[in-house]
Amino acid sequence: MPPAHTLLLAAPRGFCAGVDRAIRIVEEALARHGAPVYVRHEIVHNRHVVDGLRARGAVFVEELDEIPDDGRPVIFSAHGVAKSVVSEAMRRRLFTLDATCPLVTKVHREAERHHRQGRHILLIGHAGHPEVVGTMGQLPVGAVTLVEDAAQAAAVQPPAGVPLAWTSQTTLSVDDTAEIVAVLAARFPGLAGPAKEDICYATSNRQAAVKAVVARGASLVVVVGAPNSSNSVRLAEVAQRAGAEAVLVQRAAELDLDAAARHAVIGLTAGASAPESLVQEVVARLSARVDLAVEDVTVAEERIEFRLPPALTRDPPLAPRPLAAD
Ligand code: 2E6
Ligand code: F3S
Repeated sequence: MPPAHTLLLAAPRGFCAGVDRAIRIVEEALARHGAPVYVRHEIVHNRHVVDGLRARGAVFVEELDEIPDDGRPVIFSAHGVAKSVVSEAMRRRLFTLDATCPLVTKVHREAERHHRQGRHILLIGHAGHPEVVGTMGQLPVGAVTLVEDAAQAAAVQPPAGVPLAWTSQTTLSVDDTAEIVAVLAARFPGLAGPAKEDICYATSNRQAAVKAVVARGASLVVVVGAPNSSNSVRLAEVAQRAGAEAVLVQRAAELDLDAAARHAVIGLTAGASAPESLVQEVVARLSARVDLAVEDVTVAEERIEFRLPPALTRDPPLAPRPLAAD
């Protein structure tokens, strides 16, 4: 008899190049400089990753004022920081390493360029998310207006008579963002924007893979990821909009097996900050419960890799010093 259930494994899923680089920065800082190293904010939004690094000597804080002036490395998380955080670190002559994803830094530079060219910026993103706080914090207060959804795009009143540009958070829903941009473009002729959207390759590939899994018949999609992980939450939304049920779990133990077993075809994916080991935990727990045929659904190959900051690749290591060129 063929297996009663099919598990469709979405690909790409899990770690992206920016997350991989951010975690390697913490690991390499620990290897070169010993413990403790301080990390401002969760290096990526995954408790398992954070707990693992904490066990090796990383100390996670939310703000620089929680860090003593003891010369230890201070790492900025993958989500990026406001300019005020960099200035404060310089003022205190902290030894900083920047794990901001290069694709977030690209958005920072883009926002700065628009500002220099006299444009007011409409930033599409979610209020309070650290990436949004960091991107808004590249520019003076009042230079950026946040637009969270299509309703706000329809209502926003930017400063009159000033040219406009839009930028976005990197981890948004591709479809929602297209709708928001369409509303803005219809209201504001001449609106400038990125040549290619600011949503990163990893976010769009993972969303496309979830759609493919639902198109192949998954009526439940399990997303491994944290509730504060924007890109992971978006994957669950994409699955629901495509017509499936979706559940976000941080660990396999959270999965309701009785509910899952009611679906003949189950999809499985992971946010960009969720390790593959947690995905395999879900596969193991499901297959211990139901007779499962596992199939890959692949929509793209990802080969992108980001280099570590030079301060972590020089041999021999530089002694910690204030704001080593990172
Ligand atoms: C930095 C920028 C984008 O909540 P979000 O999806 O932004 O963050 P993580 O840590 O879950 O994913 C990686 C990431 C880092 N994405
Ligand atoms: Fe960067 Fe996108 Fe990952 S912005 S950290 S590559 S989810």
